[in-house]
Amino acid sequence: MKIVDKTSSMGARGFSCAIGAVFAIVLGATSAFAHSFLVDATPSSKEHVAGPPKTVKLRFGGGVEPPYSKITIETPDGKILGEGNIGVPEKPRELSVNAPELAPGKYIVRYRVLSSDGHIVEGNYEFTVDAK
Ligand SMILES: [Cu+2]
Repeated sequence: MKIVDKTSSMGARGFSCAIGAVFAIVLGATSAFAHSFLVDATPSSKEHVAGPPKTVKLRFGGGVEPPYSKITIETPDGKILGEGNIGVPEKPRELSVNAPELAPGKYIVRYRVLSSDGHIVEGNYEFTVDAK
């Protein structure tokens, strides 16, 4: 009998999702974006913003489930400064987190979301708050 814990079963689902994406691309299907990959963010990846953002907003290629999703704002050495999963029903592809007052410097946005097709999508990027 094979016992899988929650983490590895999610990993397996993520893997089958990736395989599905490959087949979708090979077949020329338009469903490759069914999994909710990150398509846009504010601030965006590598962006330098003049002042600290009040929120970090992410937009995905498909719907996401806020109760099972999380965004964190972290320092480069991994200290979590903000955490949240604010979703609005009218915009099922968007998720945001309120930012604390961020001093000038580099920050990491890390996300792990449950997409509406049941797959977990995760990733991270960085942005910089410039000194005045
Ligand atoms: Cu998927």
